[in-house]
Amino acid sequence: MWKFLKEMPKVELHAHLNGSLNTNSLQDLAEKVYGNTSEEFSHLCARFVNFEKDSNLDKCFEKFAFVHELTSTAAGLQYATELVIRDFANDNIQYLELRTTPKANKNYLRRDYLRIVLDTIKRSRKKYPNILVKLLPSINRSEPVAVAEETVALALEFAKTDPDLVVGIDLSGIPTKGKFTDFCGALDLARREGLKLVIHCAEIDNPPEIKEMLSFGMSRCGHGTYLTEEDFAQMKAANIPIECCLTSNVKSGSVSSFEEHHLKRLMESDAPRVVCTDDSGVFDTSLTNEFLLVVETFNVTRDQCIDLTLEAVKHSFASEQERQQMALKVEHYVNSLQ
Ligand code: 6MZ
Repeated sequence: MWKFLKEMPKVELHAHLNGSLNTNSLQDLAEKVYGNTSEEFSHLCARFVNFEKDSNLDKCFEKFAFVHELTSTAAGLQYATELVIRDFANDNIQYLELRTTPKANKNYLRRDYLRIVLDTIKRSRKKYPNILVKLLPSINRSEPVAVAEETVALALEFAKTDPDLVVGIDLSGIPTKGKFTDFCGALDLARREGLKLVIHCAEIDNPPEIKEMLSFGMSRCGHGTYLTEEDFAQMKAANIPIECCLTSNVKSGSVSSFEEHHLKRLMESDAPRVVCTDDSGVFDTSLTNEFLLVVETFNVTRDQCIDLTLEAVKHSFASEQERQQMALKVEHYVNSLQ
């Protein structure tokens, strides 16, 4: 089953750039860009992927600081982006929607940040021709609304020159921080100008906010952990898929076990869903591994894995032609097995 899942031309729709650096890549980055080969750094990497049993979302958000430090220079960010693309390509991801929060520090401005990531994606096309990468700039809900507005303005600016690359806006960050309605103006502008919206929704149990988010609408829903059966029905009627990230949800304590994961109820009610990694580095996973978990936990068959992949193709923000090509790759893969 592992070989079948590994070789399947998969589609990753929910991956945060800085969360997707695994420990090997972090060590590679530390060594190549900062000349750091210390044992102390290896220990930090081991601690980075170690989750206590009683872990929670707050503890998991603390982990991002470790990676953000390594990507706080132009060279670090550039190499990190390349490593993440390489690692997804090595996991046979044929299509990747990468999201990341543009940051500003003494080394770069938010515009530079996006430029570096976009240029690296473009340059990587030659080196990794089997993976098609799109970008969704993220709004971090912990940051002021003015930053969200700047992020949307930059996304729209870059989408003008690279419409096939910058395809949407993500709303993420610590779910207890910020007020969703404060960001609606920026999100609405992005949507009116043609960008798709992916919103981290119901990652914690906050019924008033969940209601606001569902009535605002989105193209895809990140996590959806605390959605009710009624909400699922609403998502199904609107054809909005839930991006299911099993390891992330269990390790961050928002779901108590794989068996309890809402993917089960989504499959039972035939509501749209896609399987994703979220932060494959932080949570020490891969899309192959997430599929294996789905197979082992819910007795999902090979055919159902193929269907889940085709569902992800359908809900991707790729062009019609790109989606056809992706589906064809899946079809070729299926035929190659017979
Ligand atoms: C909400 C998350 C997240 O943007 O620096 N992020 N936001 N829920 C999650 N579930 C665990 N995982 C990651 O990637 C890291 C950032 O993505 C968001 C957080 O804002 C985190 O700092 P970038 O590339």
